[in-house]
Amino acid sequence: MIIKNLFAREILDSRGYPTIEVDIKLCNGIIGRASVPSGASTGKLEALELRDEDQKRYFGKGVLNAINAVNNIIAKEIIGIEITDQSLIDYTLITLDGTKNKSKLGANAILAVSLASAKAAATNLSIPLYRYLGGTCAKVMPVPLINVINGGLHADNKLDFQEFMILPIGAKTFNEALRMSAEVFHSLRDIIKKKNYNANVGDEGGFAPDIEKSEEALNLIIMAIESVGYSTLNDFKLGLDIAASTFYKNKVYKFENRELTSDELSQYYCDLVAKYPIISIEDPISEEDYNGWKLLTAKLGDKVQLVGDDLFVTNCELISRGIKEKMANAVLIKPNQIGTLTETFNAIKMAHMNGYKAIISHRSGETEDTTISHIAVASNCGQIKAGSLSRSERLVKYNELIRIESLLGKSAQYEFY
Ligand code: 2PG
Ligand code: MG
Repeated sequence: MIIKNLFAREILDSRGYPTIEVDIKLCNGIIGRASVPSGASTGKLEALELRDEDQKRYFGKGVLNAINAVNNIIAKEIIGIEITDQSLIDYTLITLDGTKNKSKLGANAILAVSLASAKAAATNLSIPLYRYLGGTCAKVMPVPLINVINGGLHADNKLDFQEFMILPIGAKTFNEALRMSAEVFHSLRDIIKKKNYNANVGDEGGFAPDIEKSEEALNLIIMAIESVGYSTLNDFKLGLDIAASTFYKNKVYKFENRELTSDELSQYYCDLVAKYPIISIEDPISEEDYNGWKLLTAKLGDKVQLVGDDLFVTNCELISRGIKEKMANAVLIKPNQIGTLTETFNAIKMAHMNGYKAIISHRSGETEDTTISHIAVASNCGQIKAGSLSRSERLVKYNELIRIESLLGKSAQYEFY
């Protein structure tokens, strides 16, 4: 079926800032709709999110230029293409932009078109998006990395580390994983309140108590896990997103009243991992500190999942360099860091072909769009990070996975590996 028309509009994301939504209409009237998220702790080499310069609208955060790019530049080239030809659509967008970081048309404009195309194609074939993208082999339900305590740039508290996550590795199904995690989430709220901390939530729906020490956050989470009868041996493990680039300056890491070199920081992580049931650490080292990454990977890479987010920004060139230089052992996958669906899948493929794990991720500024849930199942990657269990822009991703699991029926697989 041929693309008849496309139309972009400005909507608001979960922080109340503008973002772009695109409708693609096919000749038979079917519409595919997608919107794009936005990060706060962004990697330096991410594809460019085009914002307007007009300070009078939304403090300069408007996306009318990106919308103009879709409605007046991209539309001309995309109308008339067969909707199932996703790579042709994506390469047309990449070529039309012509820059390395999609700064001409904006990665937000490009991604919205790319995702809306895939959704229109799936709807036209009357199959779910995960099936359209992943084919008959798509059946692995991802283990969710649920961010129950927020810090760093995502919360108004003193925690320097950005995300404290629980991984329900002992569940038999995704549905059960979510139930277990929700029980822990609610018990964590009670524990936080009993300690007289504030139980308000941060940008990703995790609690943002006014504590300073990461070890205290970890202890609270373990108490919550145990208080509802689960253990950190078989049921839950812990994960962190340090977002270390946010506190790296002049070759030192400044956090929790410490000032550590990468060498000392690596040792700090070794001690933390020996003390707590942590199995995944994202951005433990700054995106600029390649030696630090190599050092930590050599020290801890065979014990813990070390995830490159700012380090790789879903970019095959950077992932390939990381693989060659033995940095990290897993890649965080964020479609808006690179700008098209085709390039997103290329990054997942590159990770998998080289023995790296891939974890599909949301952004801290999100919308109601659930495409990442489908990408996680389509790619059989086994892990998704979509925030906590409050705030509907987070829950829509997890709820969509519940639906996908029931559609998959007996063929669904849930297992941490
Ligand atoms: C991260 C993300 C999502 P942001 O660092 O992994 O949790 O945050 O979208 O702010 O970059
Ligand atoms: Mg991160």
